[in-house]
Amino acid sequence: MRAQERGLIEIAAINIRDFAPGKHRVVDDLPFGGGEGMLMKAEPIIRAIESRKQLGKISRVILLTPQGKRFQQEIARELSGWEQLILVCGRYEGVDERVREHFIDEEISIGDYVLNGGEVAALVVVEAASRLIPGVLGNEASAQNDSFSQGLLDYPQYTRPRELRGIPVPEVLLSGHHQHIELWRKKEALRRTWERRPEFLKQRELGEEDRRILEEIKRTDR
Ligand code: 4HQ
Repeated sequence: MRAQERGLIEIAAINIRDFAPGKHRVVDDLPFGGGEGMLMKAEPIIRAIESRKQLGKISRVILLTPQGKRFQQEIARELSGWEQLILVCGRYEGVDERVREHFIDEEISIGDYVLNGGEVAALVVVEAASRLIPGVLGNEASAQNDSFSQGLLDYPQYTRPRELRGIPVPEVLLSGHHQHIELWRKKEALRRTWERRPEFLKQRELGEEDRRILEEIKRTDR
């Protein structure tokens, strides 16, 4: 059964327009001082945030914006511990600065590119954080084995057939030698991380064995 049906998470989409007054329920306005485009008006956003806070849950209010802190697995882990996340998604050129200053706890960016609205960014946060809540993942081991949980990229993986259009699966994986397999996987994970994301290896303090394997990789690869 899905996480929402099991009561592990609850996701509600709040329409800011429902908190805007008047027949036209206007949520945008011109920027003071002039300039391009429109901004989100403050009051409807504040009322929408307050409507969720009234539910009495311990809440973290997050604005999705390119100016925010870059979203990473570590942030997903932190956020997964809150009872309620209130993810504020702007449209247009952004939100009135007073909302950010006085009603937002934390600003997050999912990456250095420009979206039309924060909704897709909010979905990224929801998906990354909710799968870390105990019971949400089908296989509890999976979150532990994820890339990043160890600070390394994933090792290469294969399934049947043993030979695909003449391309074989690495022999060691068919050998049944669990120690050899574990060592091979560790080495391939370290190799990929070193080749593709060397900055991960600087952040993570490597164990005795990892350092030995890494030196071997550096010596033998090119
Ligand atoms: N936005 N990470 C919302 C983003 C963005 C990002 C652009 C946020 C438009 C109105 N959000 N404004 N990158 O590009 O989170």
